[in-house]
Amino acid sequence: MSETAESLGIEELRTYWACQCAPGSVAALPRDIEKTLLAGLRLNVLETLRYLHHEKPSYEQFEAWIRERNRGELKDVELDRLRYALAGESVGAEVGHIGDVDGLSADDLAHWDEHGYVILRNAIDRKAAEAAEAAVYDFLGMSRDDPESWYRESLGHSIWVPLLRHPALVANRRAPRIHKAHAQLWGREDLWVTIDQVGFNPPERDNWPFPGPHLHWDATLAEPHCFELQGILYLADVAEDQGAFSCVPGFHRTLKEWLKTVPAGVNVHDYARNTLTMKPIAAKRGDMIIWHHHLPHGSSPNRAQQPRVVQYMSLWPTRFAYTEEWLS
Ligand SMILES: O=C(O)CCC(=O)C(=O)O
Repeated sequence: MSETAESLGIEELRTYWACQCAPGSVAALPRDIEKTLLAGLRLNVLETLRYLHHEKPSYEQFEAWIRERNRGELKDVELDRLRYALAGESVGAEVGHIGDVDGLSADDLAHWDEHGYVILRNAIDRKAAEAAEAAVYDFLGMSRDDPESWYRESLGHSIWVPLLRHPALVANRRAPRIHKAHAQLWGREDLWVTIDQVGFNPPERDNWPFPGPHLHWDATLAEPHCFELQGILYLADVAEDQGAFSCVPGFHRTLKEWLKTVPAGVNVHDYARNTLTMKPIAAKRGDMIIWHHHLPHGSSPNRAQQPRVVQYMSLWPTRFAYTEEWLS
């Protein structure tokens, strides 16, 4: 089909659409290309799949929906960066030159190697964190100073909050220090930031027990074990007992051996939950915790006085090694 003047002109997008709307009609994109495509078009994976599966749009309608989701703010320069990257050309950091940006220190990197996670202090400034925190409360129709408001219907029984594109969240995704730290860990700058949701984990009470997520991996446990990162940005101070992000430090180094100890016939996740202990990670407003995706991790019950408010985000290069087989 010939492209209209408004077409985004990205052939991989047409393949992605065909895969979802007419399964079997074309070969699926490699997983890394698919991730790059969605992140480059600033789309959240779940919202996109929901839209495609429920609406079954034409390709033109899909493109129009993408522009509408981005409030017409997909800039040519960003689309060009995506096109170049998909064509295998080298592209720099999304936020421009990051050579001089302060990233992870030598101590941070040593901590990373040993523990598989690192706290990027002041990943964003306090004002930016406060603005994003306020956006979460606004979206939920809650007030930071009114505990009764924290358990409104708007939350449901989950800590996930489907707020994706508030300007304060968008700004955080462009924080140079976040891009720099990820570039250091990945060893490259052609990174794409995911459009993830936010989280609200209020203090437990009788009719609101902590709903999870409990210890889990978001990674396949099949070999080869490839490198990927996940991240969480604290939008307000989080104490250890305040529903902190939790993980099993250092597990990225022992996963392979540990898997051999899982008794035959026992579910790996059940075994992990029964035998491993997670450490809650306290940090300040504006700090980001980045972790190796082989660390078992989860959130934790909030036994403090204030909710934990966070923004999720991870960064990936255009192409990366991954394992097809999904073992969990
Ligand atoms: O919210 C948290 O502390 C945990 C997040 C988590 O489990 C995840 O992102 O997979």
